Amino acid sequence: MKRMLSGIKPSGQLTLGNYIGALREFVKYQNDYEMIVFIANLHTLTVYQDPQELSTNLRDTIALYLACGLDPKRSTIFMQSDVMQHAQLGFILSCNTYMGELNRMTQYKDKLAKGEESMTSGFYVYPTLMAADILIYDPAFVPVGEDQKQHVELTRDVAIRFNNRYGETFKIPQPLIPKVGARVMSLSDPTKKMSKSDALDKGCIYLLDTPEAARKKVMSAVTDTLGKIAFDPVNQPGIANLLQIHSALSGRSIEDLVREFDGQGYGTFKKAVAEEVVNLLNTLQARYRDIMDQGILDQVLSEGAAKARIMAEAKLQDVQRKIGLTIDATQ
Ligand code: ATP
Ligand code: LTN
Repeated sequence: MKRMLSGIKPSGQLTLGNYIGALREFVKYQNDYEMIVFIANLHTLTVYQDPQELSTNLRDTIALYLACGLDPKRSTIFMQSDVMQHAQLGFILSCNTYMGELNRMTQYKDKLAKGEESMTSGFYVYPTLMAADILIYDPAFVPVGEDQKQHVELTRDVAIRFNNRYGETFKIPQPLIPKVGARVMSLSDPTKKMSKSDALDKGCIYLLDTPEAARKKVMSAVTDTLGKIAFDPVNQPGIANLLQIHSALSGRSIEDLVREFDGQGYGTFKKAVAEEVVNLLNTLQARYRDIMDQGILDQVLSEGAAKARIMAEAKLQDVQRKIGLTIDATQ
């Protein structure tokens, strides 16, 4: 079975976009791949986090992963900071990465261009920690959003450079970018991605929103004045987004939905979308509460970390021997 790895940065509460675009996909991948999924908690520190809030986000993220169907028996699920080998390999890889390469990272360039004053050095080097997160497990595939593709490409470059310098050590991973359809848009501005760090949370459905709050958000989703239900993302981005959400959750095709709802008015259609969203939230939240009541998070995380540590330690030892950091390299 090929190995697949992904990390999620718990920098906020998970959204319907995260569910449709990432979580649900990971759950499906479990059938065909050996999955390694971790909570990239160190990565959140690149910008200041309120400790209480961070801790809550960590707990909710992991509980929601399990609620969505990620199975700790089949997948390795853990917290990044519990496997300290990531940070150690991260430093070694930062010494095999040039500042010129980090200067070309779009996220860094964007912040620089915006004149951001409090950029941390951790933010600058975080792509090398991400490279370590990946390379330490030799995955074949890394599913990420479009914005992270450049980091996986850097990871590949660093791995190739390391292999050339020190001998075959790392497997070269492939990024796996979701299809265009896997982009849930904001309900208040359907030309923008639904984003967990969106200040205006009217456009964003959080997986832990109360079903009533979520229903209201869907009912007040921005649409248009054309008054017809058709899939036209350019002229009717709001309706197209709602059609995609309905289709993703109900499993029905967009054509089928257009056939059923065209001519019925936006209100009726929105009610149907809201119903799908509310059903999902009810199911997920019941499982979430169950998981919290069982108090299994600590055990899941410590078992996951123990499995991950064995793989990570073997790779780190190999790397350290190859670069001459250990005395047995002379033998
Ligand atoms: P931020 O809004 O803070 O950038 P995000 O929710 O986009 O956060 P990530 O942690 O990068 O943050 O996303 C985790 C995963 O969820 C990624 O694989 C990403 O592609 C997916 N994802 C995020 N938002 C959406 C969305 N609106 N539609 C589909 N997939 C999404
Ligand atoms: N940088 C990513 C999260 C992340 C990740 C990873 C994703 C950290 N390490 C390794 C895939 C593989 C983010 O900001 N979303």
